[in-house]
Amino acid sequence: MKTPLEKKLIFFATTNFHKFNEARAVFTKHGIAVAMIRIKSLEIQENDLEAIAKFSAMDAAKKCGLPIIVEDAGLFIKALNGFPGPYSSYIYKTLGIKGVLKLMEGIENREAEFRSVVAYCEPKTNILEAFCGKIKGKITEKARGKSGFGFDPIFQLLGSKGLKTFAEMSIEEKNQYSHRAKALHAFIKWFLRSR
Ligand code: ITT
Repeated sequence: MKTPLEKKLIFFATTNFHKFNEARAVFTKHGIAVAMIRIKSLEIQENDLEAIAKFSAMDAAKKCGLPIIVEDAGLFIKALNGFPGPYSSYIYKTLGIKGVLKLMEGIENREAEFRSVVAYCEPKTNILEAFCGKIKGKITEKARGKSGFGFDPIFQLLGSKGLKTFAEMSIEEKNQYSHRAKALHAFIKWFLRSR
């Protein structure tokens, strides 16, 4: 059984302030406080985001001795067979947005998906759970917008609401659609029910 404090406070292991700020906005809506633990947890070389996130959560919980969440996310581009997917962080740092746009030159099918997995680990009880969120969109021809991070300037939602890139949205607006917000909502629903 969680104490009232344990039900109202979450520790989030991440080195990415943007992710943390987006998550904080979601948690706040549910009356939950979130603390950023700035550690880089181990990420195994895997093709499966869920396996990576679960391994990282176990590592972070062991290092901190706290119940903790980590989040692993990636951009999956259909015409590139899901690349960069789990390698998004590395590809962002090496090729960057320009490099990805170059890879997409002349490609008509620009469908892409952001995926997120939030993994929660409790060291005392060995509870380990993962929650997924996805959002479909397309890769724009040019980068647009200054908000957000990573590949936000080249990711545009599909459908009628899809004129803006994520980088042209506020955090609140991005959180209405994003892979991360969806995974976090699934986690919060489970977390508030679990004992
Ligand atoms: P931590 O592992 O410390 O949490 P990170 O930035 O390394 O932070 P990931 O391993 O999950 O996070 O890397 C995912 C990369 O995918 C990230 O660096 C971005 O380039 C990209 N990415 C993920 N979610 C994104 C989003 O909402 N908007 C834009 N790019 C995103």
